[in-house]
Amino acid sequence: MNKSHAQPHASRLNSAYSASFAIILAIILAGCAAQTGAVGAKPTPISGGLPAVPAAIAPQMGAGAAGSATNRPPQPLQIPAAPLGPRPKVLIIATGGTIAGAQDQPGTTGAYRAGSLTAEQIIASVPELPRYAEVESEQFSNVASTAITPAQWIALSRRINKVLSERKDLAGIVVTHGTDRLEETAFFLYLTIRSDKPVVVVGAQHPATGLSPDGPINLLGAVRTAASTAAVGKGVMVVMDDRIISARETRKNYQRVGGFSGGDMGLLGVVASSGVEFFFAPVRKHGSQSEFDLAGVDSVLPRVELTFSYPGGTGVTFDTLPVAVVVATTGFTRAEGTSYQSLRRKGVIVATAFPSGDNVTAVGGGEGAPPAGATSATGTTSATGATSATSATGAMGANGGRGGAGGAGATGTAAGNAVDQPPLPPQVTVQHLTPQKARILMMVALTKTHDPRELQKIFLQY
Ligand code: DAS
Repeated sequence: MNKSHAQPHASRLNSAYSASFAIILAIILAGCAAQTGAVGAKPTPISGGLPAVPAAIAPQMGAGAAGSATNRPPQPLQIPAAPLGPRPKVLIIATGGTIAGAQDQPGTTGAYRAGSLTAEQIIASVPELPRYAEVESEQFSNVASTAITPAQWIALSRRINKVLSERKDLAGIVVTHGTDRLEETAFFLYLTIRSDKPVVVVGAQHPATGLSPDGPINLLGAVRTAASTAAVGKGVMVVMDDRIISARETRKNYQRVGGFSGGDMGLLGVVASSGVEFFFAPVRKHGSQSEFDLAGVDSVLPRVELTFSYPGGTGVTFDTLPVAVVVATTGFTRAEGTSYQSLRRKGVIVATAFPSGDNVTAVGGGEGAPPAGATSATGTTSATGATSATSATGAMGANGGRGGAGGAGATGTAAGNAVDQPPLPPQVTVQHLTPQKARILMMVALTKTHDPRELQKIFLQY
């Protein structure tokens, strides 16, 4: 973890211009060297020449950029040296990832180390940034995102909350991050950033030094989004491939450009050449409505385990009990029902989430026992009960009243005589969240309450 959290430092746009020109020039020179067959001590980019620039976009790239029959390389983008006038201020907080990845053989599809380039270097590779914002930067860490832990989530969230409360002049914040754990960090920030200023998390699937890096265009889209007044109040967002996705719904579906989506309901808008365009806004609690204040929270969040249920599954055992378990499941086997019920009896909070995150999952005791969310408060089973928030709330009442009937159905069949047993605390049902995100919401919610009924309310609100 970088020690420089205390003060962001301005990226000094003029030096960014110069650095970007130097980098682009270096790439062009290297390309020319490759074309002429020069072989240096270090590996050079693959040969074959630079592509001609279509005449239609050549004017944007400065004089002499147009390709010709001789396939002349493009010239660096010319950004006017004259002052650009007042622009929104955006702070870029860099954490590492492929967007900062560097290869031993630049310009190839070869291996790279994530988290190699600094924030300043990434910014310098996008000479268009100053057109949209006055950019400052801060290096939070420089690691692959698999090294990001919940302790870093807390530190990052605290840092962003502090900056946003102190820097009224900032329009928004961009966080650069590895894609492997991007959706988790973004969701944690979504739950814990208590501001309506835009916070945008961004990454890349191709390393910064690679062939066709997507980091620069993604960073530009993220900064444009963070600088946009239309982004205020939309919660923490992820910008990848010109898509603006709510952090609550963001999924990394595959490891290629275009691999991030918002599932059925997460796409909020697009970054178009004409502007940042929003079409939807999240209505679940977030931002200034968030009740999750990390100020008094230790750097260790309550332990929540993530487990799977599957055909023939027998449930789980732990050497030391976690505070809660989120189970990815479409329905318990009888043995799983018994196992999770036994955990609940020992005081472990059990939450069920549909594996794809696309459903409300209220799982009963196993093999035909009624799902917890399918029984209304009046004791009747509702066909729609398992898919509406109201019924899920009703189910809590029913569970409480019947002594925990998510396992009540199972209590009699799988766990012995219910009459001799104290009531089971109800199971928590997760509403449209992937299991890994449900685990994060549970970790955060447990900083407020350990009461399953209160936890259920939180799961229905966020
Ligand atoms: N190296 C991985 C990471 O840092 C991948 C990436 O960023 O795309 O998450």
